Amino acid sequence: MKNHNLYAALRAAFPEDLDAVAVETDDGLMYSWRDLDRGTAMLANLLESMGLPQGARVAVQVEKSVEAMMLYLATLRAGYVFLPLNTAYQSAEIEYFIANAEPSVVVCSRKNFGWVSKIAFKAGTQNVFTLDDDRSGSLLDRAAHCSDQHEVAQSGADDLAAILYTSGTTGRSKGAMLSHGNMLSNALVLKDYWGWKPGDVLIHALPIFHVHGLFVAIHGALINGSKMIWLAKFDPKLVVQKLPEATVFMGVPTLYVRLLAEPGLSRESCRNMRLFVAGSAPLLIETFAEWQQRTGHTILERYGMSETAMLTSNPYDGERRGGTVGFALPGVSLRVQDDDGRALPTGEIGGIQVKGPNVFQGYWRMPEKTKEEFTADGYFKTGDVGKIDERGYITIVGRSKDLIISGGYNVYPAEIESFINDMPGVAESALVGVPHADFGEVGIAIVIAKPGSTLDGDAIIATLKSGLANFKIPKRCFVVGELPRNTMGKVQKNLLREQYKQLFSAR
Ligand code: MCA
Ligand code: AMP
Repeated sequence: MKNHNLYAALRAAFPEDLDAVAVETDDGLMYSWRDLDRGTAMLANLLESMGLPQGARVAVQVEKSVEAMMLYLATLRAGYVFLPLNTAYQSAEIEYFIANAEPSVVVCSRKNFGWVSKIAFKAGTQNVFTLDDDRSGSLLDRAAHCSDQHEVAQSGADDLAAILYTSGTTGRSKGAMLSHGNMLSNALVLKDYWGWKPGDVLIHALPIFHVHGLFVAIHGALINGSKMIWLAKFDPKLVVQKLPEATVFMGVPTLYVRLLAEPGLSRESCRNMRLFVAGSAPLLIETFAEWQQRTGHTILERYGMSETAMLTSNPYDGERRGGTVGFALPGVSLRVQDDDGRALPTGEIGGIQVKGPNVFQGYWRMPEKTKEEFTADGYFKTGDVGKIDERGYITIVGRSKDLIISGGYNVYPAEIESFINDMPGVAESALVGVPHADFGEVGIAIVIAKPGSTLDGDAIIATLKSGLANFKIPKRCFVVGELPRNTMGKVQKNLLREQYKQLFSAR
């Protein structure tokens, strides 16, 4: 029987020389391909030794490290389901994910062990480990006693490999279930489409709890047997310093904006580079043009989602058009429809729908929600609004979902509004996204007080900070007398966006 386990495919692409460097870290450590193979074997053996049920979830909230990546690979290797969690999430957020996913294993940093383990034990998790970014913690202590030989688990193409939580426009976060087949098909398509070749070296500067850093970047390098230059955190100076040793870089638009502010970024520093990929949020045409002028390279913009991995990409060889996300990837069917389900002609704007081997298996334990997000003929409704031009280039012009993308992270207004609305003295609130020179877009809150109450915007922000991940905190909070409404009484967020659009726009 063919094994569809994603790790098996990645492992098969390791170079013959297992002693060659696979990962070089910013603190000078070198990991060989053999180290990755042995490390993931030991961790996979540790997971298997726990007698976990089939499909067990391994939830992980740790700082970025090569060992954290190995834990991801080991989870695949052992046939369990990886559940990455943003390090910015605070206790109420973590409590929801753990209660919802019921992981069999939870791995957290040592400093968070007290509260995370409490939440995990309450949810019935029996195995809680620690892992820090200095290669310490109980996970590695335990794995050190395990064998470094391990036979990759047998997985079907539809078997789950990962669950990624993405917030909902209404209600709580949904866990997008991705299978081995979803991710492997996408990795193979991108290897070909982006022209990965022997000798490529990737600068990995993204966090590893979302699709971009965890899947697109890591799978891209591994399935090509390519070395990664591993940065624990995005540091523009360090990236510029490392560029001459690399050929491929991937980033959200904010990373490109910050790199452009580095005087050392030049044609000379990019002399060995082959490809700059951007995605996760719209890349401004100004950034695209400035990058071209400064470095001589044309950024390749692509578009994806947690539910689907990568959907479209500008071409590697053909014209990369700024402001567009290129063509549907091979194997992906993409169409634009109006609200009544009619296919729209070239150039007309409507909802983007997709189908393909990369499209997820549904939302974890939410069959009704899953059903709502698919059309009768099996297309997934992305919630993005766009158009296709006569040459087939796709442009995203907006979103039908109420979502703010800030520095590549998603912020769902409904979640923040409900948090604010629960505060004493608040009658109502609206969170809207406004342009921001660094993060592309940021959230600001507009709040009205209950009659007789006095509110302070800064105090509201301070309260939010105590309960929500930092990137979700509105950058400003205005207390006003009333919110603009349409005749149906619905808050007109477009008017608020217009009113506050200049707040941070100076670049
Ligand atoms: C940090 N801050 C932010 C953000 N990041 N505010 C708004 N949006 C953000 N993204 C704020 C913090 O709250 C804090 O505020 C202050 O900035 C400093 O925090 P720090 O963590 O030190 O910031 P940083 O290290 O400068 O981080 C900025 C960053 C980071 C490097 C751009 O946000 C980042 O790594 N973004 C990439 C996200 C990503 O990988 N997305 C891919 C999703 P205060 O001081 O007030 O507390 S995958 C995806 O979308 C799909 C599938 C796809 O297509 O790829
Ligand atoms: P996530 O929920 O984190 O998977 O975010 C997916 C969303 O990011 C998509 O539905 C788009 O709205 C947005 N996105 C990803 N790539 C791009 C891009 N290149 N341009 C515009 N939006 C993008």
